[in-house]
Amino acid sequence: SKPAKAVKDVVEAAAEKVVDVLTPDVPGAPGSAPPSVEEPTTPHDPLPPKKEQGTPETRTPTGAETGAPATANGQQGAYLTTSQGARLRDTDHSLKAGPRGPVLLQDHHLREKITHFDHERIPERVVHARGTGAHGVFEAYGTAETVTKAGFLRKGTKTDVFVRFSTVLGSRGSADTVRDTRGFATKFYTDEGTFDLVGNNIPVFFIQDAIKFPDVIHAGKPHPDREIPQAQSAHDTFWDFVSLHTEAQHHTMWNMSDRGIPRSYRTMEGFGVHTFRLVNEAGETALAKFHWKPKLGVHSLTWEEAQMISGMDPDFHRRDLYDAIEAGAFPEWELGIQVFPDTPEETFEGIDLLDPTKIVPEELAPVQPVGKLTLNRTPTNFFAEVEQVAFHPGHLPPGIDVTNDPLLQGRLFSYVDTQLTRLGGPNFSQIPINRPHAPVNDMFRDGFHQQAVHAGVAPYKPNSLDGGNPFVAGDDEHAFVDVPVTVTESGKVRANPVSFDDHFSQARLFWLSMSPVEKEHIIRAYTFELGKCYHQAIKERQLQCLANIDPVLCAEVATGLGLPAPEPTVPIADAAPSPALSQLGREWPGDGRTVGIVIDDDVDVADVGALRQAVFAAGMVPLLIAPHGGMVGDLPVQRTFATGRSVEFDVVLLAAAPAPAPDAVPARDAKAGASDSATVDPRVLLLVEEAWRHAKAIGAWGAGVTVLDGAGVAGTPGVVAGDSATDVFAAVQQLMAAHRVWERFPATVA
Ligand code: HDD
Repeated sequence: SKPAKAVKDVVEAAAEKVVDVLTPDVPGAPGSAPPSVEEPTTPHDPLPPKKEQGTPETRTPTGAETGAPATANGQQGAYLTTSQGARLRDTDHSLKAGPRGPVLLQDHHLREKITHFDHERIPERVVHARGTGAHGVFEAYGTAETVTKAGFLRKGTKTDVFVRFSTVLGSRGSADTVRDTRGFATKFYTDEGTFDLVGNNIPVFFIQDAIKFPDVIHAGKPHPDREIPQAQSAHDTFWDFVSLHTEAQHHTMWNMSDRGIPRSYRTMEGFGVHTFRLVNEAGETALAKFHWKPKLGVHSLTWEEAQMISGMDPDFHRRDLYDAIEAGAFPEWELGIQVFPDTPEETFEGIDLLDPTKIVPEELAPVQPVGKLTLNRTPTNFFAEVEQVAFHPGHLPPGIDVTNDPLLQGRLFSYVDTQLTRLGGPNFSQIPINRPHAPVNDMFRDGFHQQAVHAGVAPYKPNSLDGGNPFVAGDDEHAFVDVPVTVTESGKVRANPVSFDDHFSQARLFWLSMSPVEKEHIIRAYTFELGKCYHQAIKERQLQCLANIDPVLCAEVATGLGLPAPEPTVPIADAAPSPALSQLGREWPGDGRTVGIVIDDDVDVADVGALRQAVFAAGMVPLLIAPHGGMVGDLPVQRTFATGRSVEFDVVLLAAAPAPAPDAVPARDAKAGASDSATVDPRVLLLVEEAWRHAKAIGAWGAGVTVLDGAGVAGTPGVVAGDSATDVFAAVQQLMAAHRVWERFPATVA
């Protein structure tokens, strides 16, 4: 019968293969001649550094030059060696007692290789495990000189920096575009010692006292029994905690807003959160909050986009940052400060400056630019730089001091403590990425992973044997001075100031500052997150918090959850909006935006080629999407209908109306009433529909116009149909300046 014959064929074919392997003239078979492609035996130089990658740090932990050649890197010499530098002739086979014999314990190369591998992982950060980083430079405008003596803020001073961006809750391998706070930690390698500005993209925090940090993080992390959900706040324990610990409500509101799902690290603000104390040359003090303002503006994803990207490209933000830097579109931020008089009350316009759940609206205290950050170099080695970088809010240069903010005070303990475990001992500041660029002479000795060979016999003070070295600095020698702030006379208490009891007024301020479409997003985010909770009591308790913030917000979310909206239990605060908090209403440069261009084999190749050049010239990245890979004429195809998805593009342009391919999976039913839908590849229609739903600009010319009809979007806001690629791109660029076609989003609240 037929099947029996098929089996016989298979067996015979397999038998032939077996014979093949044993036939000596087959390359690689036992007894055959050696393979003709030989291992290269001529040594090559080690891999050169990547484009624009500077030489690694060649200073010792004490700041002295090591004498290492400027080209020194982790791989030296052309030959493979053991970790002791002995050249190896084989790293592919264990040493065995004969080709079929057991492996010998004496194989020291095997044991060294496997042992090192077994210990390659270090504990991930307990928070902010998922992140990425880049090198750059900070240049000071000099505008802060009157309020701080910090040398790196002196006019024209350029300081090397390393920035690490992160999400808070997820593990090291979690997706980038989850709804979460983002870390924005900057290491300034100043001449006067390293300054770490360890901030977030949200200017307030969940808690007022560091002693609550383990509580809020335990609540946000996955449930201890099943360890789900990963990198999400949409679960019971998170909402259980924040609805009970109501000081978290302001930060939570920011998370539920579009700030929780940034479009890119390049389009995020950063905040030092706490109030710091600045000291100038004359010893005068002022209080200040730090802000990072992105040149490209503050932009976000839509929630559906963020969810789709988590599956399609979990490394979206990491890729975006590296692609931009490697393409020469260096991201920039201005550092700004809000400055307040250092009064005994430590308040400004009634706002307690020591309460990290409060902002000072920019309308009350403008953010004054003090310098510019440019990120211009991606890491050479992710582990060595991004994983091993260790930040600490207590790494402060002269001219910047801490305040009594109880959250900051606790952080001053936590960051060193965590590095001891994470980086394996007390010498983590000797790891290249953590080495200060100022001379270090700390009298610290020994310990795990000591890299330095300290000379001298007297690592103590006072001493006479090392000539009294090292010496303490006077005020004139750029010493760090602890400001002698008067400490309370009220005695020891475990208590907060009364002003810390206001938990709702600024959440309301934020809500009232949003445009209708941003409010709509907030309503949907709360409805989604609480809709993922199982416990009715938790949903009800969070609705009560929303009722105390704003009755409209509460009513909308309650409707979505199918629950009654409670009455407020506290008087609704009389808050004035801060327009600066809204992301809408301005125009921004489109640098580094991605332009998806749909083509097929019938397009005018010269026309599309010219469009590509125009997109490059506008500082954006064109990606050609075609029915097949390879080339269309002389145009390189970067995405096919199988590999591309709308969420990769900030804008979609249609130069063609590709017909359905035989292998196309129907993504949708033909839309009722939409003409031509059956003649266009359904994946192109899906691309256009998604781009439209995510309020992205869409443009079409020539045959591409047909797609607009097929997708049923022709003539709607932000959809441009024109005669030529040039005209359409010009019109689309105008639309992109506002980031999205906002009028496409329904807005039910004013
Ligand atoms: Fe923290 C990491 C930001 C409160 C304890 N934090 C960490 C990172 C950022 C922040 C950006 C990642 C640093 C990196 O990329 O390596 N943390 C903040 C901000 C806070 C804050 C803006 C409030 C204003 N943190 C906070 C508190 C505590 C910690 C109150 C503990 C009491 N944070 C840590 C930590 C981490 C950390 C456990 C984990 C890894 C690390 O420090 O190096 O020590």
